[in-house]
Amino acid sequence: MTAELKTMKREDVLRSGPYPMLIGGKEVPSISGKTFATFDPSNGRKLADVYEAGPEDVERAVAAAHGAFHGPWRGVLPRDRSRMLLELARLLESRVEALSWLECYDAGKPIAASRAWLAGAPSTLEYYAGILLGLAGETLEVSDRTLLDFTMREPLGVCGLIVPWNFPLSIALLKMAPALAAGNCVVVKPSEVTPLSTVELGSLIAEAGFPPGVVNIVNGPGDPVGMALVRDPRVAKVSFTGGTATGKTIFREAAATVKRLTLELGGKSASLVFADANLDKAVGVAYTDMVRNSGQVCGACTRLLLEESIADAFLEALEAKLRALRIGLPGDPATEMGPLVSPTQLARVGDYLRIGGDEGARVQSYSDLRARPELAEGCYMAPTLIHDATNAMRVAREEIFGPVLTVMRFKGEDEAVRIANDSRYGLAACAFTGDASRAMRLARALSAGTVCINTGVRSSVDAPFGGFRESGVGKERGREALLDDTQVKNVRFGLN
Ligand code: TXE
Repeated sequence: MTAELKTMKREDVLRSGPYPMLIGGKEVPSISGKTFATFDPSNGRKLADVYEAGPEDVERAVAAAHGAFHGPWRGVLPRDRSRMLLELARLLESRVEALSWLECYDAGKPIAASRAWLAGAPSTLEYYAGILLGLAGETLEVSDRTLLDFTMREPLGVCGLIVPWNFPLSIALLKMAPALAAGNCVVVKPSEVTPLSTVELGSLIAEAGFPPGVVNIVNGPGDPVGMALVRDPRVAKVSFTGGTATGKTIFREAAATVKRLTLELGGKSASLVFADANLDKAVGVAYTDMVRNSGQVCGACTRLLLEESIADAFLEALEAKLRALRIGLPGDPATEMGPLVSPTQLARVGDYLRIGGDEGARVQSYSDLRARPELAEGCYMAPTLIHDATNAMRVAREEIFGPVLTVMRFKGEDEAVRIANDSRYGLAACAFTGDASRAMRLARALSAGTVCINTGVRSSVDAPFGGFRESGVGKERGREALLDDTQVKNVRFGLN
């Protein structure tokens, strides 16, 4: 099967003119005609122009969503919403190969990985197409017997969906599918770094049967374009995935109109490896957390906590794997790790490596990129371990978001749990142990939105994902995301 897949060149998957917005069911340019460029992070070259929304374009998009919500979308039966989502899934499935290449070029994703991620994208739509049919209120046995009391689950209205660059289309779908399933209309704002695949998704919306205005897409920088959605009183909810600093700004601004929020923010998750663990498995997970999407994954366990007695052996095995890592051009099917997404991200991660050194940790890279002239123009970074760190260092407390793990050692379960929970983040945690009782103690003791025992942190559409503390508010995925996109109305019906 894989052998039949051919290379698609940039010109095979790119549009010739600037990428449009989707407003009121039509692909349109910005009113001002202004565009911005996206770049291929593997070589720094311009990839495409994209129309940049101004305030008047965001206004049009919100008005279209608002009009659709109070117009044709209102009367659409759950069964028909479900069918539209399934039809969109089918259309998407037929485009997965081209979209995988588009994200390969726009986000620098190795093609093999890009294919694997997007192969699962239609199932996001299918999952919510299925569970929306079970969305219901309940009848309440209230104490006043002269009342019949029941609840209804209603959509919120217009949802503003602000998407990051690390999994552009997958995250856009994880926000769109439950919002639409619940009966909302949406305005999507992809990351300005990786907007192309979401624009292509937009081109399938009408064909899937969604009335004009139900799905709108606006492109441009976070501030002002995303911020205009956050401030607009007609937008009932904002769902945002991105950095914690931006999340806090959105939280503050959303207060003015008391918006519903889902915030998927940063992480600094810990992986605890005990001496009685299956070490091969734990090494494999640490390796994957470093190299998957070049480490640009919010749920990756970037604090590696090793029990003292096995730490040296563990690191030897991990280092051997890192030295063998195939870093390369994203379009090469053999490439395991490509570039970071942008020069900005490369600089940010590089700063943290310097900070780690200044703080007294030992910063060690496992690939010599100077010997790879073909990668010189791209945003490449060697996989790097920050050894001999303490949990007080910035490199143990702040999200780095690159192919970097901060390594610490512990003695005993109590110390491991104390270090793991000592973080302003609480997105996920991982523990490797062969002792079932300890595993259950850790499941209870680790303070994070997702706890994985003897397996790496992987989210799937059918299980809720969302962090504690500064990692966020609300849940994405699972039934929780659907419920978070509704509001409960209580109806009290006088019987006498
Ligand atoms: O993200 P931003 P950045 C983390 C990671 C990374 C850091 C910064 O640590 O190093 O964030 O990345 C839009 N109002 N994550 O600066 O700013 C923006 O246009 C409204 C973790 O690239 O959070 C984009 O669409 N919107 C993460 C989206 O927010 C605004 C994934 C994300 O951008 C805005 C990515 C504003 N004022 C980065 N400012 C994860 N949780 O997976 C920006 N945006």
